[in-house]
Amino acid sequence: MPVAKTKAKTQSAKSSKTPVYKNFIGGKWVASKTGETFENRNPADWREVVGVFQKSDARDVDDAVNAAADAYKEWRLVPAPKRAEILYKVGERLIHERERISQEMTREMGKILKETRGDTQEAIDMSYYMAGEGRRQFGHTTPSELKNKFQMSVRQPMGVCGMITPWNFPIAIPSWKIMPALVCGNTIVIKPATDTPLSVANFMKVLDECGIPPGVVNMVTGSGRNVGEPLINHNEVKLVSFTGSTEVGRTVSSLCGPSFKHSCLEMGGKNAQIVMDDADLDLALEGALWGGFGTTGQRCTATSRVIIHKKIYKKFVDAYVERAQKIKVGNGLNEKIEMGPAVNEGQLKTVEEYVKIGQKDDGAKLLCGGNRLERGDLKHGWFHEPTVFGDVHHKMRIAQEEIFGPVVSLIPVSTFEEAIEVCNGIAYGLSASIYTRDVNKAFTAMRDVYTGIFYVNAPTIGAEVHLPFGGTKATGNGHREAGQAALDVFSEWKAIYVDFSGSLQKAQIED
Ligand code: UN1
Repeated sequence: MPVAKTKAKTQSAKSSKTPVYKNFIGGKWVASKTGETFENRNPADWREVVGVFQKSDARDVDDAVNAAADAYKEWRLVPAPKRAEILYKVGERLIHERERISQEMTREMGKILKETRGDTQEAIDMSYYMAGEGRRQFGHTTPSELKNKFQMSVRQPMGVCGMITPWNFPIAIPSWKIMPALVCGNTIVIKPATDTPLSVANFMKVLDECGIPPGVVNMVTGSGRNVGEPLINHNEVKLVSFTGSTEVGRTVSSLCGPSFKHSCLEMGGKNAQIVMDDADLDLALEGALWGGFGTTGQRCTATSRVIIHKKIYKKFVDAYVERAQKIKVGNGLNEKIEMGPAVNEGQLKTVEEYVKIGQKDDGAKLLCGGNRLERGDLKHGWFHEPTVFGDVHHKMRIAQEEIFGPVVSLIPVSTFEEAIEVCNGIAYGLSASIYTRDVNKAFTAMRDVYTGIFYVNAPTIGAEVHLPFGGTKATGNGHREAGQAALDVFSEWKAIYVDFSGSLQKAQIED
C-alpha cells in the first residue's frame, strides 16, 4: 500500500465546532508536548474538517511507551480468561457503536457506508475470536526421553508492542493487531495513519470504557517520521507490527534489524483473478468488479489484475467495461453510491500518474475511465472514474506495480499454465483467485499459485478473521495476521522441562 500523504490544506481557520482529539496515554487523553495539531479532512468533500489531531513527536512516544512498560508489569499477570472478558465487552460495545463509528470512518477516509460497517464488523469478529483465545492459547505436553521428567510448551507475552496501521481498514487492521496482542498479555502503543486517526481514537475510547487498565493501550498520532520512527527505535518496544507500503516496510525492517527487534510486516499486493474459459462468466464478472472497485481499489487484496482466457476474453471484457462505467461514484454516506473517493490528493495523483504510464509508457488500451471526476459537488473531493485497461501485457508497469486505486488491468492468456505463470509473475504474493468449473484446474491452482490467500470462484478480497492473513514475497516477512497465526506474532514459545527424578539426568548423553 502506498505511503499516506496529508490532505490538502485549503481551509486554515478551525471552526469552533471542529472536535479536537488528543493522544491516549496512560488511560488519559493528553495534548502533545509539541503544542501542534493537524487537520483530518473528508476526502469526499475536503471543505469539511472531520477533526483536529495531535502532531506528536518523540517525547509523546516516550511517555506512551513508558506508560505501556509500566502497565505491562501487572497486565502480563492478569489471567488470560480475565483479559479476555474485556475483549468480549469490547466486541459488544462495538456492536452498539457500529453505526456511529462507521459513519465517522466514511467521513474520514471515504469508503462507502456498507464497507465501513464491514470494517467495524471485522473488529467485532476479531474481538470475539481473540477473546476465545483467553481460554485456549494451547501449548503442547509431550513425553520426555528420560524417566520421571515432564515437559510442555507455553506462550509468553513479549512486552510493549508498537503498531503502525494504515488508512484503508482504519479499525479492522488495528483490531487484528491489538486484540491478539492483548489476549497474549502484551501492552500497546499504536500510531494510526495520519488520514484515519479518528477511527483509532474511537477504538481507544471503546477499550477504555470496557475497562482496559490505564497504560495497557496507548495511541499517539502524528507523522511516520516524528512518531513512527521513534516508536520503532524505542528500546522498550519489543515488537513492531506494521501494515503499509513495501517501501516503508523495508525501512521498518531495517530499523528493527540491528537490535533483532521482531517485526511483523504486511505490505503491498498486485492480486489477480484468473477467469478460465469454462467459468460461470456472470459470477466471475461480479467477483472481478467487486474485487477491483470495492474500497475504490484501495485494498491490499484488491483485484487489480484479471487474467482472462482468450476464448472468452472479448465477451468478458465487453461486459466488464459496460458494468465498470455504470458504477455510481460519490460521497459514501449516500447509500446509493457504490464507490467513494481516493483517500487524499496524493493518492489521486498516483492514480492519475499510472493512467498516464498505462497509456504512454506501457501502450495499453484504455477501455474506460482515466479521468478525475469534477462534476458538481465531486469537485470538492478526490474522485476518480473506475478505470479499465485492456490487452495488457503482464510485464507492463500497470500490471506489475501496486496502484492502490480504481484501475484494473485485463490480461489475455492462451492456456491455464500461462495463467498461473502470469499470476505468479509479480513481486508480491498476497491474494489470488480462479473462476473455473474444472475441479482439477481449481486444485492445481490452489497448489501452484504462490500467495498467502487463495480463492476458488470468489474474488481476491474478503478474508475472514479466523484464518491467517498475509502474503509471500514482497508482501510480507513470513508472518501472518489474524487466526491462530497471530498468536505466534504476539507471543514467544517457552519450552519447560520439569525433572522429578531427584537425580541428574543427562539428555542425549549415554552413561
Ligand atoms: C487490506 O486489503 O488491507 O480480505 C485488508 C479483505 C478484508 C481485509 C483487507 N477482509 O479484503
